[in-house]
Amino acid sequence: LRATLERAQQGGAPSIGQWMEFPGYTLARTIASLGSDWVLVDCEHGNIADNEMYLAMGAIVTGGASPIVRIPADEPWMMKRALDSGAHAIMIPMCETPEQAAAIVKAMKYPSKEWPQGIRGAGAMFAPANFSQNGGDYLKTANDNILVIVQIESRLAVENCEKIAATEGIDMLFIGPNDLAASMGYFALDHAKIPEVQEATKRVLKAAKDAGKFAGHFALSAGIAAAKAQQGFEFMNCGADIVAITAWMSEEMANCKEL
Ligand code: 3PY
Repeated sequence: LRATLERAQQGGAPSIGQWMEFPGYTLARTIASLGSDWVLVDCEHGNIADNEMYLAMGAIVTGGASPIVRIPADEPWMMKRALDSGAHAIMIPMCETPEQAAAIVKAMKYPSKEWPQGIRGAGAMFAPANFSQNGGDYLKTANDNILVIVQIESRLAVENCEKIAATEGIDMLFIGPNDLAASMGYFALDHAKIPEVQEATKRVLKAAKDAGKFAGHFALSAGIAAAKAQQGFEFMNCGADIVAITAWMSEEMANCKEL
């Protein structure tokens, strides 16, 4: 995962992923085999319980992509479960202050010489199997290998984005444009048309770049992902299972009306 982000940071192709809202081992493996760099298992808004998250992690690695979990909320025990399931990165919704960002990093790291503040517990039974090269060394390499992605998706988060980006251990600022628009008092789905949201987006992107961190943006099509890559974002999804199924089946249903 990190290699695809560094590739993007150096001007190469962006790191592209898919978003999963449905549970299922075979679904996860199928989506992962379609060629994206990563697949995100959305435990915040998807219908994906703890056991399904565990199954999806292995399925995504088997399908050839990096597994990422978006946890439901900023809770250390949720980070622990997602980390132990073998995720290569964790996305944490609604990070709003540098203090919160520092607490997130603390929960994500094993205690070590470099991370004395880490509080992650050492019992990762299944995660090592998801890291082919470093499986045997998981306890030693996890702190460096696993990415900490925080979502910037509120007015307060934008006000603090430079300090959040500068927090040691935060790897990426990821914009959730729907929640960001909503927190500014607009209808969430109008985010692309709202100048205030677009200004905030530029500020967050600059904050990430100035701090040497990665920047990501939610996208539901290759076209939106390409536009965000053009702006300088390195990490976008280009679809989501529920969106793809709904769009394709609705279109075919409409075609059937003509039969
Ligand atoms: C948002 O757009 O607010 C997101 O968090 C993407 O799911």
